[in-house]
Amino acid sequence: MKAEHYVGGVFRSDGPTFPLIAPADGTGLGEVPEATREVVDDAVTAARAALAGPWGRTSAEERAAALRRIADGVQARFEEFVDAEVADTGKPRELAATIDVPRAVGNFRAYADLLYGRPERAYTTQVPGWSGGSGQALNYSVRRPLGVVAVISPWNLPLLLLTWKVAPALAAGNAVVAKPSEETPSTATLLARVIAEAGLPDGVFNLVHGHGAGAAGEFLTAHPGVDAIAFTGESATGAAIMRNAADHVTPVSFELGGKNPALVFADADLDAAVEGTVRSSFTHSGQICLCTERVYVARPLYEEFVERLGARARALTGYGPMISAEHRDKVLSYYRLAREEGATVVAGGGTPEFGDARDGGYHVEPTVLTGLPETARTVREEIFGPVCHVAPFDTEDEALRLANDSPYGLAATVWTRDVSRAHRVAPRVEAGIVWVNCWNLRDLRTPFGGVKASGIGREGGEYSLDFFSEPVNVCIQI
Ligand code: NAD
Ligand code: 6OD
Repeated sequence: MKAEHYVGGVFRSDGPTFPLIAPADGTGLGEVPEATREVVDDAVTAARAALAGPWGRTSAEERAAALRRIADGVQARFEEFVDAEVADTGKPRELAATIDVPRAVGNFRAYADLLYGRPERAYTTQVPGWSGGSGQALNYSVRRPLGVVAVISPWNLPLLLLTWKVAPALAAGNAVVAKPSEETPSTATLLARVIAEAGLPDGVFNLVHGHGAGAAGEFLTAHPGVDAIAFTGESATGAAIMRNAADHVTPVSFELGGKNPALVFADADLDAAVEGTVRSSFTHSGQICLCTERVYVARPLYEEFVERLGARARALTGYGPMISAEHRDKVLSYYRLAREEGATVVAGGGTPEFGDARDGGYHVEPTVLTGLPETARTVREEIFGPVCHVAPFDTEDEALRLANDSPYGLAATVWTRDVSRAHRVAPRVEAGIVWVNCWNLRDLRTPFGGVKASGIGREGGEYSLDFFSEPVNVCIQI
């Protein structure tokens, strides 16, 4: 899949390029165009022009129909999307075929469905004219799109997280300029092809490729012609984007990093908690923002839990690589740091040897650690790899204190068979998403996002439509 920009309805790949490497085996996948400031300017200009055209006057029904055509287009090229996602990320094919691509289709369908249920006029009421006026007034509010929206997405779930923002942004009537991660440009380019085939007016969706700081990402998010920024990625990147956004007071929606805890209470179903933690720590080799990196286990279960989790981690096969050599080296540096900080390595802790082409890729072993103090950097900092640290606790209050002692607050998992405890504990965990006896069970309409350094705002269902549009109140004196 040749990566190309898509600007004002035209595919182009002019300018400098950079190589794309397959993380599964280290082989080259081709060259990616790096958007210059001029390409980004062209994309923002094309988006602005599209808003002034027919797209700016579409009805919700027309936009819903457009989203359904895009969903159908992705579905029709399902295998092509899976192939491209697997090549760019190295993730197991099963993950791309059961999560990434179906969820991307689901994102477009879900917002098409929501548009039918959503009144264009969000609020209508008649109130006494008490603010210096007299008589009655009719107030009603309409929701207006924000305008040109910049979408910046990461490499871990490239198509899923891109469409998670593009679908509601288009549903609300905006024009989009998207910049996917430089590591994963291929499914975004395929999506641009599908959107072109779906007949959206030129400039409604634009795609630029390239790097972040000092490059396409920064040109876009600092652009005065951008009316809103929806970003998913590292918290430090969010902070850098926010500094640029401040110059134009551009609104932001941020989904950022995490250091997610799991709490395993003494009354938990141990089998379910172990298997659930295998999933929550090691799915996509830990490269999902929702993955568990800190596990706190009630002392009576602690030793058996650690033994069983370690055995399951050692037995895992078929896992994918880290996204890049750089990210592999970062994860391995935390494996070394953990040892220096005094960790016991229960499982993993190094790089696997497969004896085949995968040895040219960027794999690291699923790793289980114990014995670190809560102050250890390994326990406090997001690693974003297949690794968790397991520690015991004695009381419910202590478990909550440990879970909440983090600069992050994205997701948490609670394992208990006590219904009262589940309801008592879940709202006290400082996280935007708390799962009880499950992990990553997601309904697209529910609020998604983090507290503290894990994000600003909520996405999902109506929450996304609220971010991507704003109410305008109209007051008529009667
Ligand atoms: P990243 O922050 O390095 O990059 C994300 C995107 O931002 C890329 O497209 C990149 O090119 C761009 N970018 C980088 N610097 C920029 C800058 N200064 N200005 C504008 N754009 C810039 O993140 P990543 O390594 O791609 O993804 C992993 C991170 O994302 C982890 O921290 C993970 O927790 C987080 N993440 C969070 C969620 C969530 O929903 N909360 C979901 C997925 C990933
Ligand atoms: O499942 C989703 O919709 C979603 N937004 C997942 C985010 C995962 C982060 O890496």
